[in-house]
Amino acid sequence: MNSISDGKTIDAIVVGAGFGGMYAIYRLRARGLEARGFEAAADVGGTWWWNCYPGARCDVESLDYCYAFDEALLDEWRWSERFATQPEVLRYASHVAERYGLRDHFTFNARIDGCVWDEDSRLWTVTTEEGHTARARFLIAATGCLSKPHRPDLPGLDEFAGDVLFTQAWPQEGFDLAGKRVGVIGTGSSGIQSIPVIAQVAAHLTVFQRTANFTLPAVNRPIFPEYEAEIRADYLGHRRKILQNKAATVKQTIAESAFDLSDEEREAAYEDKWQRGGAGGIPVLFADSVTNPASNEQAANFVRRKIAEIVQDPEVAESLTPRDHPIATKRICLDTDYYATFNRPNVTLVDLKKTPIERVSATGIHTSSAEYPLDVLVFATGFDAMTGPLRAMKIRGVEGVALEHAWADGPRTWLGLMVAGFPNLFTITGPGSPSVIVNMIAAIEQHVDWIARLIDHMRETGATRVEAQDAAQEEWVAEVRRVAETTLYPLANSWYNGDNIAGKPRMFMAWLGGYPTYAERCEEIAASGYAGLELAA
Ligand code: NA7
Repeated sequence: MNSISDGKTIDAIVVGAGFGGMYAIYRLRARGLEARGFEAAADVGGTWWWNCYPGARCDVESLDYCYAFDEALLDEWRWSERFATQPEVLRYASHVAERYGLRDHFTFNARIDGCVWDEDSRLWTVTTEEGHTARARFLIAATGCLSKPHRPDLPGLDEFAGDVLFTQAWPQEGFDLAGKRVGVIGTGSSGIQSIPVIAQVAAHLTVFQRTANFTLPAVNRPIFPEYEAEIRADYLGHRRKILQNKAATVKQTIAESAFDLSDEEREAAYEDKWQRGGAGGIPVLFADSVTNPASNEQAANFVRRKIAEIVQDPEVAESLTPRDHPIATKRICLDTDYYATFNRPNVTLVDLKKTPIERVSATGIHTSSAEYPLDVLVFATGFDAMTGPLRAMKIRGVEGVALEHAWADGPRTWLGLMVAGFPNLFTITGPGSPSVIVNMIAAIEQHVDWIARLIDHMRETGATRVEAQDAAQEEWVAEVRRVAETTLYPLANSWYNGDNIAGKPRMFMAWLGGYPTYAERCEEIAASGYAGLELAA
Protein backbone atom coordinates (compact mmCIF):
# COMPACT_ATOMS: atom_id res chain seq x y z
CA MET A 1 0.00 0.00 0.00
CA ASN A 2 1.35 3.27 -1.16
CA SER A 3 0.03 6.10 0.95
CA ILE A 4 0.56 9.67 -0.16
CA SER A 5 1.54 12.16 2.51
CA ASP A 6 2.25 9.29 4.95
CA GLY A 7 -1.38 8.73 5.80
CA LYS A 8 -1.74 12.39 6.75
CA THR A 9 -5.08 13.96 5.96
CA ILE A 10 -4.89 16.72 3.39
CA ASP A 11 -7.35 19.42 2.44
CA ALA A 12 -8.31 18.36 -1.04
CA ILE A 13 -7.86 15.54 -3.52
CA VAL A 14 -8.21 16.52 -7.14
CA VAL A 15 -8.88 13.84 -9.73
CA GLY A 16 -7.57 14.59 -13.21
CA ALA A 17 -4.69 16.66 -14.55
CA GLY A 18 -6.50 18.22 -17.46
CA PHE A 19 -7.30 21.91 -17.55
CA GLY A 20 -9.80 21.52 -14.69
CA GLY A 21 -7.49 19.59 -12.38
CA MET A 22 -4.46 21.74 -13.06
CA TYR A 23 -6.34 24.92 -12.31
CA ALA A 24 -7.92 23.41 -9.18
CA ILE A 25 -4.50 22.46 -7.83
CA TYR A 26 -3.13 25.90 -8.69
CA ARG A 27 -6.05 27.77 -7.15
CA LEU A 28 -6.30 25.74 -3.94
CA ARG A 29 -2.57 25.70 -3.29
CA ALA A 30 -2.40 29.44 -3.89
CA ARG A 31 -4.88 29.75 -1.01
CA GLY A 32 -2.62 27.75 1.26
CA LEU A 33 -4.56 24.50 1.04
CA GLU A 34 -2.80 21.19 0.80
CA ALA A 35 -4.16 19.73 -2.39
CA ARG A 36 -2.95 16.69 -4.31
CA GLY A 37 -3.97 15.41 -7.70
CA PHE A 38 -4.24 11.93 -9.20
CA GLU A 39 -4.13 11.32 -12.92
CA ALA A 40 -4.46 8.08 -14.88
CA ALA A 41 -2.26 9.35 -17.73
CA ALA A 42 1.50 9.74 -17.61
CA ASP A 43 1.35 13.53 -17.77
CA VAL A 44 -0.90 16.60 -17.76
CA GLY A 45 -3.38 17.48 -20.51
CA GLY A 46 -6.43 15.33 -19.81
CA THR A 47 -8.46 14.82 -22.96
CA TRP A 48 -5.65 16.46 -24.94
CA TRP A 49 -3.19 13.88 -23.68
CA TRP A 50 -5.31 10.87 -24.64
CA ASN A 51 -6.83 12.05 -27.92
CA CYS A 52 -3.63 12.36 -29.94
CA TYR A 53 -5.10 10.88 -33.13
CA PRO A 54 -4.12 12.30 -36.52
CA GLY A 55 -5.97 15.55 -37.23
CA ALA A 56 -7.06 16.18 -33.61
CA ARG A 57 -7.71 19.87 -33.19
CA CYS A 58 -9.62 22.22 -30.93
CA ASP A 59 -12.92 23.59 -32.26
CA VAL A 60 -12.85 26.75 -30.14
CA GLU A 61 -10.59 29.54 -31.41
CA SER A 62 -7.15 29.37 -29.79
CA LEU A 63 -7.17 32.94 -28.51
CA ASP A 64 -10.23 32.06 -26.42
CA TYR A 65 -9.38 28.44 -25.54
CA CYS A 66 -6.91 29.26 -22.80
CA TYR A 67 -6.76 30.22 -19.15
CA ALA A 68 -7.37 33.84 -18.20
CA PHE A 69 -6.56 33.65 -14.48
CA ASP A 70 -3.14 35.21 -14.96
CA GLU A 71 -2.66 38.08 -17.40
CA ALA A 72 1.06 37.31 -17.66
CA LEU A 73 0.25 33.82 -18.93
CA LEU A 74 -2.18 35.24 -21.48
CA ASP A 75 0.44 37.70 -22.65
CA GLU A 76 3.35 35.32 -22.98
CA TRP A 77 1.71 32.39 -24.77
CA ARG A 78 1.48 32.55 -28.55
CA TRP A 79 -0.78 30.29 -30.62
CA SER A 80 0.27 29.49 -34.13
CA GLU A 81 -3.13 28.77 -35.67
CA ARG A 82 -6.75 29.87 -35.45
CA PHE A 83 -7.70 26.39 -34.18
CA ALA A 84 -4.85 24.78 -32.28
CA THR A 85 -3.75 21.24 -33.08
CA GLN A 86 -3.75 18.65 -30.30
CA PRO A 87 0.08 18.81 -29.98
CA GLU A 88 -0.08 22.57 -29.56
CA VAL A 89 -2.84 22.45 -26.91
CA LEU A 90 -0.79 19.80 -25.12
CA ARG A 91 2.32 22.02 -25.27
CA TYR A 92 0.24 24.78 -23.70
CA ALA A 93 -0.92 22.46 -20.89
CA SER A 94 2.67 21.43 -20.33
CA HIS A 95 3.82 25.05 -20.27
CA VAL A 96 1.21 25.87 -17.62
CA ALA A 97 2.24 22.86 -15.52
CA GLU A 98 5.88 23.92 -15.76
CA ARG A 99 5.31 27.61 -15.14
CA TYR A 100 3.29 27.07 -11.94
CA GLY A 101 5.14 23.96 -10.73
CA LEU A 102 1.99 21.85 -10.90
CA ARG A 103 3.44 18.45 -11.79
CA ASP A 104 4.94 18.01 -8.31
CA HIS A 105 1.45 18.01 -6.86
CA PHE A 106 0.15 15.20 -9.05
CA THR A 107 0.60 11.48 -8.86
CA PHE A 108 0.54 10.26 -12.48
CA ASN A 109 -0.27 6.80 -13.83
CA ALA A 110 -2.76 6.41 -11.00
CA ARG A 111 -6.39 5.57 -11.79
CA ILE A 112 -8.99 6.08 -9.06
CA ASP A 113 -10.93 2.95 -8.18
CA GLY A 114 -12.81 4.04 -5.09
CA CYS A 115 -13.91 7.18 -3.22
CA VAL A 116 -15.63 6.65 0.12
CA TRP A 117 -17.14 9.31 2.37
CA ASP A 118 -16.85 8.83 6.12
CA GLU A 119 -19.46 10.75 8.07
CA ASP A 120 -17.69 10.54 11.45
CA SER A 121 -14.42 12.04 10.30
CA ARG A 122 -16.01 14.03 7.45
CA LEU A 123 -13.31 12.85 5.14
CA TRP A 124 -13.07 11.26 1.72
CA THR A 125 -10.81 8.24 1.33
CA VAL A 126 -9.64 7.73 -2.20
CA THR A 127 -7.85 4.66 -3.54
CA THR A 128 -6.24 3.94 -6.87
CA GLU A 129 -5.84 0.78 -8.92
CA GLU A 130 -2.10 1.14 -8.37
CA GLY A 131 -2.48 0.95 -4.59
CA HIS A 132 -2.40 4.57 -3.43
CA THR A 133 -4.63 5.70 -0.59
CA ALA A 134 -5.30 9.32 0.29
CA ARG A 135 -7.63 11.07 2.69
CA ALA A 136 -8.97 14.60 2.40
CA ARG A 137 -11.72 16.95 3.50
CA PHE A 138 -12.72 17.76 -0.09
CA LEU A 139 -12.85 15.67 -3.23
CA ILE A 140 -12.75 17.52 -6.52
CA ALA A 141 -13.60 15.52 -9.63
CA ALA A 142 -11.94 17.22 -12.57
CA THR A 143 -12.47 14.13 -14.64
CA GLY A 144 -13.65 15.84 -17.83
CA CYS A 145 -16.83 15.22 -19.80
CA LEU A 146 -15.32 13.05 -22.50
CA SER A 147 -12.82 10.76 -20.84
CA LYS A 148 -14.55 7.41 -20.51
CA PRO A 149 -14.24 5.77 -23.93
CA HIS A 150 -17.11 3.94 -25.60
CA ARG A 151 -15.76 0.90 -27.41
CA PRO A 152 -18.41 -1.20 -29.13
CA ASP A 153 -17.88 -4.89 -28.86
CA LEU A 154 -18.28 -6.03 -32.45
CA PRO A 155 -18.73 -9.77 -33.00
CA GLY A 156 -15.43 -11.38 -33.99
CA LEU A 157 -13.27 -8.39 -33.06
CA ASP A 158 -10.88 -10.64 -31.10
CA GLU A 159 -10.14 -12.57 -34.28
CA PHE A 160 -8.95 -9.52 -36.22
CA ALA A 161 -5.30 -10.10 -37.13
CA GLY A 162 -4.49 -6.45 -37.90
CA ASP A 163 -4.01 -3.51 -35.54
CA VAL A 164 -6.91 -2.06 -33.57
CA LEU A 165 -6.62 1.61 -32.60
CA PHE A 166 -8.88 3.97 -30.68
CA THR A 167 -8.92 7.69 -31.33
CA GLN A 168 -9.49 8.24 -27.57
CA ALA A 169 -6.29 6.40 -26.67
CA TRP A 170 -4.12 6.78 -29.74
CA PRO A 171 -0.55 5.46 -29.24
CA GLN A 172 1.49 8.31 -27.73
CA GLU A 173 4.40 7.47 -30.00
CA GLY A 174 2.13 7.75 -33.05
CA PHE A 175 1.23 5.05 -35.54
CA ASP A 176 2.37 4.84 -39.13
CA LEU A 177 -0.66 4.31 -41.36
CA ALA A 178 1.26 4.88 -44.59
CA GLY A 179 0.41 2.34 -47.25
CA LYS A 180 -2.07 0.51 -45.03
CA ARG A 181 -5.66 -0.48 -45.66
CA VAL A 182 -7.42 1.40 -42.89
CA GLY A 183 -11.02 1.20 -41.69
CA VAL A 184 -12.53 3.95 -39.53
CA ILE A 185 -15.72 3.29 -37.60
CA GLY A 186 -17.48 6.45 -36.45
CA THR A 187 -18.17 9.85 -37.97
CA GLY A 188 -18.42 12.13 -34.95
CA SER A 189 -15.87 14.87 -34.40
CA SER A 190 -12.95 12.44 -33.96
CA GLY A 191 -13.76 10.51 -37.16
CA ILE A 192 -14.43 13.68 -39.12
CA GLN A 193 -11.12 15.23 -38.05
CA SER A 194 -9.02 12.13 -38.63
CA ILE A 195 -10.55 10.79 -41.88
CA PRO A 196 -9.12 13.49 -44.23
CA VAL A 197 -5.67 13.14 -42.64
CA ILE A 198 -5.64 9.34 -42.72
CA ALA A 199 -6.85 9.37 -46.35
CA GLN A 200 -3.71 11.27 -47.35
CA VAL A 201 -1.38 8.47 -46.24
CA ALA A 202 -3.38 5.24 -46.30
CA ALA A 203 -3.29 2.93 -49.31
CA HIS A 204 -7.04 2.74 -48.90
CA LEU A 205 -9.45 4.14 -46.34
CA THR A 206 -12.88 2.63 -45.72
CA VAL A 207 -15.21 4.76 -43.60
CA PHE A 208 -17.98 2.90 -41.80
CA GLN A 209 -20.72 5.45 -41.16
CA ARG A 210 -23.76 4.71 -39.03
CA THR A 211 -25.20 8.23 -38.87
CA ALA A 212 -24.39 11.03 -41.29
CA ASN A 213 -23.27 14.05 -39.32
CA PHE A 214 -23.29 17.76 -40.07
CA THR A 215 -19.82 19.22 -40.34
CA LEU A 216 -18.73 22.68 -41.39
CA PRO A 217 -15.44 24.02 -42.70
CA ALA A 218 -13.20 25.20 -39.85
CA VAL A 219 -11.23 27.40 -42.28
CA ASN A 220 -8.20 26.96 -40.14
CA ARG A 221 -5.32 29.36 -40.87
CA PRO A 222 -2.74 31.44 -39.07
CA ILE A 223 -4.39 33.97 -36.76
CA PHE A 224 -4.85 37.35 -38.48
CA PRO A 225 -2.16 39.59 -36.89
CA GLU A 226 -4.47 42.64 -36.71
CA TYR A 227 -7.11 40.60 -34.90
CA GLU A 228 -4.58 39.21 -32.46
CA ALA A 229 -3.14 42.68 -31.81
CA GLU A 230 -6.63 44.02 -31.12
CA ILE A 231 -7.30 41.28 -28.56
CA ARG A 232 -3.88 41.55 -26.95
CA ALA A 233 -4.33 45.30 -26.48
CA ASP A 234 -6.82 44.37 -23.73
CA TYR A 235 -6.90 40.59 -23.40
CA LEU A 236 -8.72 40.54 -20.06
CA GLY A 237 -11.29 42.99 -21.39
CA HIS A 238 -11.81 40.68 -24.37
CA ARG A 239 -12.29 37.76 -22.01
CA ARG A 240 -14.82 39.67 -19.91
CA LYS A 241 -16.65 40.52 -23.10
CA ILE A 242 -16.87 36.95 -24.39
CA LEU A 243 -18.07 35.74 -20.99
CA GLN A 244 -21.21 37.77 -21.63
CA ASN A 245 -22.01 35.58 -24.62
CA LYS A 246 -23.98 32.36 -24.35
CA ALA A 247 -21.11 30.10 -25.43
CA ALA A 248 -18.39 32.14 -23.66
CA THR A 249 -16.73 32.66 -27.04
CA VAL A 250 -16.86 35.44 -29.61
CA LYS A 251 -20.47 36.25 -30.46
CA GLN A 252 -21.39 35.41 -34.03
CA THR A 253 -25.16 35.75 -33.94
CA ILE A 254 -26.31 38.31 -36.48
CA ALA A 255 -30.09 38.18 -35.89
CA GLU A 256 -32.65 36.68 -33.56
CA SER A 257 -34.34 34.69 -36.29
CA ALA A 258 -33.30 33.28 -39.64
CA PHE A 259 -36.53 34.84 -40.91
CA ASP A 260 -35.47 38.36 -39.94
CA LEU A 261 -33.56 38.28 -43.24
CA SER A 262 -34.88 37.91 -46.78
CA ASP A 263 -34.17 34.59 -48.53
CA GLU A 264 -31.31 36.19 -50.48
CA GLU A 265 -29.82 37.87 -47.41
CA ARG A 266 -30.01 34.65 -45.40
CA GLU A 267 -28.35 32.63 -48.17
CA ALA A 268 -25.61 35.25 -48.42
CA ALA A 269 -25.09 35.15 -44.64
CA TYR A 270 -24.77 31.35 -44.64
CA GLU A 271 -22.38 31.49 -47.60
CA ASP A 272 -20.26 34.15 -45.93
CA LYS A 273 -20.04 32.08 -42.73
CA TRP A 274 -19.23 28.93 -44.71
CA GLN A 275 -16.35 30.80 -46.38
CA ARG A 276 -15.06 32.38 -43.15
CA GLY A 277 -15.51 29.26 -40.99
CA GLY A 278 -15.17 29.49 -37.26
CA ALA A 279 -16.52 28.03 -34.07
CA GLY A 280 -20.14 26.98 -34.04
CA GLY A 281 -20.50 27.54 -37.78
CA ILE A 282 -23.69 28.30 -39.61
CA PRO A 283 -26.18 27.44 -36.81
CA VAL A 284 -24.83 30.19 -34.56
CA LEU A 285 -25.81 32.94 -37.01
CA PHE A 286 -29.42 33.05 -35.83
CA ALA A 287 -30.50 32.77 -32.22
CA ASP A 288 -33.50 30.61 -33.16
CA SER A 289 -31.48 27.97 -35.06
CA VAL A 290 -31.78 25.41 -32.26
CA THR A 291 -35.26 26.36 -31.06
CA ASN A 292 -37.28 26.92 -34.22
CA PRO A 293 -37.50 23.86 -36.53
CA ALA A 294 -38.12 26.02 -39.61
CA SER A 295 -35.05 28.15 -38.91
CA ASN A 296 -32.98 25.04 -38.24
CA GLU A 297 -34.13 23.53 -41.53
CA GLN A 298 -32.84 26.59 -43.42
CA ALA A 299 -29.35 26.06 -42.02
CA ALA A 300 -29.53 22.29 -42.48
CA ASN A 301 -30.64 22.63 -46.11
CA PHE A 302 -27.81 25.03 -46.86
CA VAL A 303 -25.30 22.42 -45.65
CA ARG A 304 -27.12 19.63 -47.50
CA ARG A 305 -26.80 21.62 -50.74
CA LYS A 306 -23.08 22.10 -50.06
CA ILE A 307 -22.61 18.35 -49.62
CA ALA A 308 -24.34 17.73 -52.96
CA GLU A 309 -22.07 20.31 -54.62
CA ILE A 310 -18.83 18.99 -53.12
CA VAL A 311 -19.27 15.22 -53.30
CA GLN A 312 -19.08 14.01 -56.89
CA ASP A 313 -20.84 10.65 -56.58
CA PRO A 314 -24.55 11.39 -55.93
CA GLU A 315 -25.09 8.14 -54.05
CA VAL A 316 -22.16 8.85 -51.72
CA ALA A 317 -23.36 12.44 -51.32
CA GLU A 318 -26.80 11.23 -50.30
CA SER A 319 -25.33 8.80 -47.75
CA LEU A 320 -23.28 11.64 -46.27
CA THR A 321 -26.31 13.91 -46.00
CA PRO A 322 -27.81 14.07 -42.50
CA ARG A 323 -31.58 13.81 -42.55
CA ASP A 324 -32.45 12.35 -39.16
CA HIS A 325 -31.65 15.17 -36.74
CA PRO A 326 -31.77 18.97 -36.67
CA ILE A 327 -28.41 20.60 -37.38
CA ALA A 328 -26.31 21.25 -34.22
CA THR A 329 -28.39 18.96 -32.02
CA LYS A 330 -25.63 16.40 -32.31
CA ARG A 331 -22.46 18.30 -31.56
CA ILE A 332 -21.56 20.26 -34.66
CA CYS A 333 -18.21 19.27 -36.16
CA LEU A 334 -15.62 21.53 -37.74
CA ASP A 335 -13.49 19.95 -40.44
CA THR A 336 -10.83 20.45 -43.03
CA ASP A 337 -11.82 18.90 -46.37
CA TYR A 338 -14.08 16.24 -44.89
CA TYR A 339 -16.68 15.99 -47.66
CA ALA A 340 -14.09 16.44 -50.43
CA THR A 341 -12.16 13.47 -49.02
CA PHE A 342 -14.90 11.20 -50.37
CA ASN A 343 -13.92 12.21 -53.92
CA ARG A 344 -10.53 10.57 -53.50
CA PRO A 345 -10.03 7.30 -55.37
CA ASN A 346 -8.57 5.67 -52.23
CA VAL A 347 -11.63 6.35 -50.03
CA THR A 348 -14.79 4.24 -49.76
CA LEU A 349 -17.86 5.12 -47.74
CA VAL A 350 -19.85 2.24 -46.29
CA ASP A 351 -23.34 3.31 -45.27
CA LEU A 352 -24.13 1.08 -42.30
CA LYS A 353 -27.79 2.13 -42.41
CA LYS A 354 -28.01 0.26 -45.72
CA THR A 355 -25.50 -2.50 -45.07
CA PRO A 356 -24.83 -3.03 -41.35
CA ILE A 357 -21.68 -4.61 -39.94
CA GLU A 358 -22.28 -8.30 -39.32
CA ARG A 359 -18.91 -9.31 -37.94
CA VAL A 360 -15.19 -8.78 -37.89
CA SER A 361 -12.95 -11.58 -39.14
CA ALA A 362 -9.17 -12.05 -39.11
CA THR A 363 -8.92 -10.08 -42.35
CA GLY A 364 -11.45 -7.29 -42.08
CA ILE A 365 -15.07 -6.21 -41.66
CA HIS A 366 -18.02 -8.07 -43.12
CA THR A 367 -21.19 -6.11 -43.71
CA SER A 368 -24.48 -7.53 -44.92
CA SER A 369 -23.30 -7.06 -48.51
CA ALA A 370 -19.49 -7.23 -48.71
CA GLU A 371 -16.17 -7.90 -47.06
CA TYR A 372 -13.69 -5.04 -46.58
CA PRO A 373 -10.12 -6.28 -46.09
CA LEU A 374 -8.20 -4.15 -43.55
CA ASP A 375 -4.75 -3.90 -41.98
CA VAL A 376 -5.82 -1.41 -39.33
CA LEU A 377 -9.18 -0.83 -37.70
CA VAL A 378 -9.71 2.56 -36.05
CA PHE A 379 -12.54 3.10 -33.59
CA ALA A 380 -13.70 6.71 -33.44
CA THR A 381 -16.76 5.68 -31.49
CA GLY A 382 -16.91 8.32 -28.79
CA PHE A 383 -17.42 8.35 -25.05
CA ASP A 384 -19.71 7.51 -22.19
CA ALA A 385 -20.01 11.27 -21.87
CA MET A 386 -20.49 13.42 -18.78
CA THR A 387 -21.55 10.75 -16.29
CA GLY A 388 -19.20 7.93 -17.37
CA PRO A 389 -16.02 9.40 -15.86
CA LEU A 390 -17.74 10.14 -12.53
CA ARG A 391 -19.39 6.75 -12.26
CA ALA A 392 -16.03 5.11 -12.99
CA MET A 393 -14.61 6.60 -9.79
CA LYS A 394 -16.88 4.31 -7.74
CA ILE A 395 -18.00 7.08 -5.42
CA ARG A 396 -19.89 6.21 -2.24
CA GLY A 397 -21.51 8.98 -0.24
CA VAL A 398 -23.63 9.20 2.90
CA GLU A 399 -24.54 5.74 4.27
CA GLY A 400 -22.44 4.12 1.58
CA VAL A 401 -24.85 4.99 -1.24
CA ALA A 402 -23.13 4.60 -4.61
CA LEU A 403 -23.26 7.43 -7.13
CA GLU A 404 -24.38 4.88 -9.76
CA HIS A 405 -27.36 4.15 -7.56
CA ALA A 406 -28.19 7.82 -6.93
CA TRP A 407 -28.00 8.38 -10.69
CA ALA A 408 -29.80 5.22 -11.78
CA ASP A 409 -32.40 7.34 -13.60
CA GLY A 410 -29.88 9.87 -14.92
CA PRO A 411 -27.55 12.41 -13.31
CA ARG A 412 -29.01 14.61 -10.57
CA THR A 413 -26.81 17.50 -9.54
CA TRP A 414 -27.05 20.89 -8.00
CA LEU A 415 -25.74 23.28 -10.70
CA GLY A 416 -23.53 20.49 -12.03
CA LEU A 417 -21.27 21.32 -9.10
CA MET A 418 -22.47 19.17 -6.22
CA VAL A 419 -24.62 16.12 -5.58
CA ALA A 420 -27.06 15.67 -2.67
CA GLY A 421 -25.93 12.75 -0.53
CA PHE A 422 -22.27 13.31 -1.48
CA PRO A 423 -20.96 16.00 0.88
CA ASN A 424 -17.73 17.87 0.15
CA LEU A 425 -17.61 16.46 -3.37
CA PHE A 426 -17.34 18.92 -6.25
CA THR A 427 -17.75 18.08 -9.92
CA ILE A 428 -15.98 20.47 -12.27
CA THR A 429 -18.09 20.97 -15.42
CA GLY A 430 -20.38 18.24 -14.13
CA PRO A 431 -23.68 17.21 -15.71
CA GLY A 432 -26.22 20.01 -15.35
CA SER A 433 -23.64 22.76 -15.87
CA PRO A 434 -22.94 24.52 -19.21
CA SER A 435 -19.81 22.36 -19.75
CA VAL A 436 -19.56 20.96 -23.29
CA ILE A 437 -22.00 23.52 -24.69
CA VAL A 438 -19.63 26.42 -23.96
CA ASN A 439 -15.93 27.26 -24.00
CA MET A 440 -14.73 24.59 -21.58
CA ILE A 441 -11.75 26.46 -20.19
CA ALA A 442 -13.93 29.43 -19.28
CA ALA A 443 -16.41 27.04 -17.64
CA ILE A 444 -13.58 25.38 -15.72
CA GLU A 445 -12.24 28.67 -14.39
CA GLN A 446 -15.70 29.73 -13.26
CA HIS A 447 -16.29 26.43 -11.43
CA VAL A 448 -12.90 26.29 -9.76
CA ASP A 449 -13.10 29.93 -8.63
CA TRP A 450 -16.57 29.32 -7.21
CA ILE A 451 -15.44 26.20 -5.35
CA ALA A 452 -12.36 27.96 -3.97
CA ARG A 453 -14.55 30.81 -2.72
CA LEU A 454 -16.91 28.36 -1.00
CA ILE A 455 -13.99 26.61 0.68
CA ASP A 456 -12.71 30.02 1.85
CA HIS A 457 -16.16 30.72 3.26
CA MET A 458 -16.15 27.39 5.09
CA ARG A 459 -12.74 28.06 6.55
CA GLU A 460 -13.82 31.49 7.71
CA THR A 461 -17.01 30.19 9.31
CA GLY A 462 -15.56 26.96 10.69
CA ALA A 463 -17.74 24.71 8.52
CA THR A 464 -16.34 21.29 7.69
CA ARG A 465 -19.22 19.79 5.75
CA VAL A 466 -21.20 21.06 2.81
CA GLU A 467 -23.95 19.27 0.97
CA ALA A 468 -26.49 20.24 -1.67
CA GLN A 469 -30.05 20.18 -0.38
CA ASP A 470 -32.29 17.67 -2.08
CA ALA A 471 -35.02 20.20 -2.85
CA ALA A 472 -32.55 22.68 -4.37
CA GLN A 473 -31.06 19.89 -6.48
CA GLU A 474 -34.47 18.75 -7.72
CA GLU A 475 -35.29 22.32 -8.70
CA TRP A 476 -32.09 22.60 -10.67
CA VAL A 477 -32.59 19.25 -12.41
CA ALA A 478 -36.09 20.38 -13.41
CA GLU A 479 -34.75 23.72 -14.64
CA VAL A 480 -32.07 22.05 -16.78
CA ARG A 481 -34.75 19.82 -18.30
CA ARG A 482 -37.19 22.69 -18.81
CA VAL A 483 -34.61 24.75 -20.70
CA ALA A 484 -33.54 21.75 -22.82
CA GLU A 485 -37.15 21.13 -23.75
CA THR A 486 -37.44 24.62 -25.22
CA THR A 487 -34.82 23.57 -27.78
CA LEU A 488 -34.47 20.96 -30.51
CA TYR A 489 -31.56 19.17 -28.74
CA PRO A 490 -33.70 16.39 -27.24
CA LEU A 491 -34.73 15.38 -30.79
CA ALA A 492 -31.35 13.94 -31.74
CA ASN A 493 -29.85 10.60 -30.86
CA SER A 494 -26.71 11.97 -29.28
CA TRP A 495 -24.25 11.59 -26.46
CA TYR A 496 -25.68 14.83 -25.05
CA ASN A 497 -28.80 12.75 -24.26
CA GLY A 498 -26.93 9.58 -23.30
CA ASP A 499 -28.23 7.79 -26.41
CA ASN A 500 -24.90 6.31 -27.48
CA ILE A 501 -24.54 4.02 -24.46
CA ALA A 502 -26.86 1.02 -24.20
CA GLY A 503 -29.03 1.21 -21.10
CA LYS A 504 -28.01 4.77 -20.20
CA PRO A 505 -31.03 6.78 -19.03
CA ARG A 506 -32.09 9.36 -21.60
CA MET A 507 -31.73 12.91 -20.35
CA PHE A 508 -30.20 16.06 -21.79
CA MET A 509 -27.12 16.46 -19.62
CA ALA A 510 -25.99 20.08 -19.94
CA TRP A 511 -27.35 23.51 -19.05
CA LEU A 512 -28.54 25.16 -22.25
CA GLY A 513 -29.40 28.54 -20.75
CA GLY A 514 -25.95 29.91 -21.61
CA TYR A 515 -22.81 30.71 -19.66
CA PRO A 516 -23.80 34.21 -18.39
CA THR A 517 -27.13 33.16 -16.82
CA TYR A 518 -25.41 30.23 -15.19
CA ALA A 519 -22.46 32.22 -13.84
CA GLU A 520 -24.87 34.87 -12.55
CA ARG A 521 -26.88 32.22 -10.71
CA CYS A 522 -23.71 30.87 -9.08
CA GLU A 523 -22.71 34.40 -8.11
CA GLU A 524 -26.10 35.14 -6.54
CA ILE A 525 -25.93 31.91 -4.55
CA ALA A 526 -22.50 32.79 -3.16
CA ALA A 527 -23.66 36.32 -2.35
CA SER A 528 -26.74 34.96 -0.56
CA GLY A 529 -24.58 32.91 1.83
CA TYR A 530 -25.01 29.73 -0.23
CA ALA A 531 -28.74 29.19 -0.41
CA GLY A 532 -29.38 25.60 -1.52
CA LEU A 533 -26.45 24.23 0.43
CA GLU A 534 -26.38 22.77 3.92
CA LEU A 535 -23.25 23.94 5.72
CA ALA A 536 -22.29 22.40 9.05
CA ALA A 537 -19.51 23.07 11.55
P1 NA7 B 1 -19.08 10.90 -31.08
O1 NA7 B 1 -19.44 12.26 -31.49
O2 NA7 B 1 -19.90 10.23 -30.04
O3 NA7 B 1 -19.08 10.01 -32.41
C1 NA7 B 1 -18.99 8.62 -32.34
C2 NA7 B 1 -19.27 8.05 -33.71
O4 NA7 B 1 -19.14 6.63 -33.64
C3 NA7 B 1 -20.67 8.33 -34.21
O5 NA7 B 1 -20.62 8.55 -35.59
C4 NA7 B 1 -21.40 7.03 -33.89
O6 NA7 B 1 -22.53 6.80 -34.68
C5 NA7 B 1 -20.32 6.03 -34.17
N1 NA7 B 1 -20.53 4.75 -33.51
C6 NA7 B 1 -20.60 4.51 -32.18
N2 NA7 B 1 -20.81 3.20 -31.95
C7 NA7 B 1 -20.88 2.61 -33.16
C8 NA7 B 1 -21.09 1.28 -33.61
N3 NA7 B 1 -21.29 0.28 -32.75
N4 NA7 B 1 -21.10 1.02 -34.94
C9 NA7 B 1 -20.93 2.03 -35.81
N5 NA7 B 1 -20.72 3.31 -35.47
C10 NA7 B 1 -20.71 3.60 -34.16
O7 NA7 B 1 -17.58 10.80 -30.56
P2 NA7 B 1 -16.29 11.62 -31.03
O8 NA7 B 1 -15.13 11.06 -30.34
O9 NA7 B 1 -16.23 11.70 -32.51
O10 NA7 B 1 -16.56 13.06 -30.53
C11 NA7 B 1 -16.87 13.31 -29.17
C12 NA7 B 1 -16.65 14.75 -28.84
O11 NA7 B 1 -15.26 14.97 -28.67
C13 NA7 B 1 -17.03 15.73 -29.88
O12 NA7 B 1 -18.36 16.03 -29.92
C14 NA7 B 1 -16.18 16.93 -29.53
O13 NA7 B 1 -16.78 17.60 -28.45
C15 NA7 B 1 -14.93 16.31 -29.04
P3 NA7 B 1 -23.99 7.32 -34.22
O14 NA7 B 1 -24.00 8.79 -34.47
O15 NA7 B 1 -24.12 7.00 -32.75
O16 NA7 B 1 -24.93 6.55 -35.05
